[in-house]
Formats: sequence, C-alpha cells, structure tokens
Amino acid sequence: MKNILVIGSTGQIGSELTMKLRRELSGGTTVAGYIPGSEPKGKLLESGPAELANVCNAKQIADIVDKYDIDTIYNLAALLSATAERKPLMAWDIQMNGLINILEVAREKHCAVFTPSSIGSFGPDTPRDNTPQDTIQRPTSMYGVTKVATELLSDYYYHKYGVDTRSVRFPGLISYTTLPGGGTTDYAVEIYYAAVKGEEFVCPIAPGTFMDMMYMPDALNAAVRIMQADPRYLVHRNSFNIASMSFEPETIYREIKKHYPDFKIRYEVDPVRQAIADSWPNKMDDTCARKEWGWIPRYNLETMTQDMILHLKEKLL
Ligand code: VAH
Repeated sequence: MKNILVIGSTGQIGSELTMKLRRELSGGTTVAGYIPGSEPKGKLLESGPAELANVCNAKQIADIVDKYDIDTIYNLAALLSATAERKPLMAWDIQMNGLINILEVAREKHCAVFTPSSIGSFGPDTPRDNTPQDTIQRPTSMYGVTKVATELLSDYYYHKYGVDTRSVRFPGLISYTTLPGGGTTDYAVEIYYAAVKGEEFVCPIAPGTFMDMMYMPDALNAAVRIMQADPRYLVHRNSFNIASMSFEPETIYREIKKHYPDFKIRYEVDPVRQAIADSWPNKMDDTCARKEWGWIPRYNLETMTQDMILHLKEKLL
C-alpha cells in the first residue's frame, strides 16, 4: 500500500484510519474522501489531501484514483444498522450501488479494495456462540443484507477479475474520537460519555444482550494488517471474523463503575435496535484471521475502559 483513498474519512472508523495511515505509511499519500456536509476539519484536513468522493459517483472516484495514482481504496461509506432500518433504500444505494462503482474502478485501475463487513452480516439462524468463519448468513436487517451482499460481490470481483478485495467482520467499535451514528452497538460508546459527564446512562439495549465489541485501535490494526498480509496465505478474503471481547450492558456498566462508584444506569429499550441486537451472534470465532494473517487484539474490557476514561476526561472536562 502506498497511495490510498479513504472513502468516508470523517466517519467513526475513517477519521482515525486516515490519520493512522498518514502516520504509518509516510512514504505515500492518503487521500481523505468526503461528501458535502461531512467535510474534514482540523488535523484531518491539515495533515493531507482531501477530495469530494461520493461512492454513487463513479467518475468522481475514478478521477481521484488517476490524480493520486491510488493503489488501495478503503470503502467505509455506509449507513449503520439502525439508520439503515429507517432508510433501507438509501442504505442499499450507498452500500451496493456505491460498492459496485468502487469495484468497477478498482477493476479498471488495478486497485485493492477494503470494504468492511460486520457481525451484522449474521442472522438469527447463525450459531450464536463461537460463530464459525463459514456459516449460515441470513440477516434480518437491511444493514445485514447489504453486508452479506458486500462479502459476496467482493469475492466475485476477486474470483472473476482478480481484484484484490479483502475485508473483516467488525464487532461493535468503541472509540473516543468520533461518535458513531445510528448503530445498534453505539450504547457501548455513549455509556462512557455519560459516566465521564457524571450523568445517569439510559441504555437502549436490554441487560443480558451479548454482542462482540472491539476497541478502535485494534480495529484499525486489523484494517491495515489485512491489506498488508501476504495473499499466498489467505484462504478467505471477504470476510474474516475478528473478535476481542463480548459483553452485555451490565458487564460494561460494572467495569465503568469501578472508576465511578456513583454511576447509575437505567433501561429504556429501543425495540428497533433490540431486535437487531437479538439477531446478531454473541461472540465470533476468529481462528481463521489469527492463522491466515496474524490477527490478535491487544485490548480487553478493563484496559479499554481505562483508556476511554483517560481520553474522555481530556476531551470533555
Ligand atoms: C452498528 N456499529 O451497530 C455498527 C456495527 C457491529 C455493529 O456494524 O450498526
């Protein structure tokens, strides 16, 4: 990887991935792709080039690839699960019509492509514990439908045209830099903000609802490492299970309470997000990612909580 285009560079993943790529791949260029209304600001804008990059405008993407001699595209454009349930046709347009634009540009201009999948690609018939790498995927959300289709289309372009497509199934991602928007797992970010601000947390997900979760630094390492992996050892491509921790609201609440003994939680379950969460697995088996490209997480709930609170105190207080 040398010259990279990050589409969705101002989102929860993109804002941090772009900065990481610029820090770690200093020999090349990392272009921050954005759409009107989500322009890069601050260090993201000052540290490198930015271009309008709407996945639904294939020519716009192709022109950027030509201008910067892009060899790798990180396609992070998506509506998250709860938003996608409210806007299913927009989600399909961005995630599928946008994806085929990216894959066609990559086919013509010989770019590698990373498009993330998610635990959302599984459904209620999928084995919930130690979810296998290769298993049934019949999601019941539009987000999940687009993620399964993303995996299949990305594999199709690899097998039929040789496009170097790779992907991971992200758990719920937790970070202190950019708030997620419209996700089912967003509660695991919002709970830290409430604790640091000294507020009671109103949790939209019911106690006992386990989901795979991951700290953003581990997610970013996975996104970079998989694209740098030796393709000779890749048995799978789209898309690898990666896991680090699985918890439910009471578990994370008790961990935060070690730092804030007076922290309170109450539940106001959101039926849309709860139905989505109930259809997702509890914990994935990520043996294939560990074997094929050396995936290994560094954070657990205790160390993530320490780091989140440390940084949110600086950010909010
Ligand atoms: C969501 N944070 O909740 C995203 C993610 C695994 C969950 O895809 O929709």
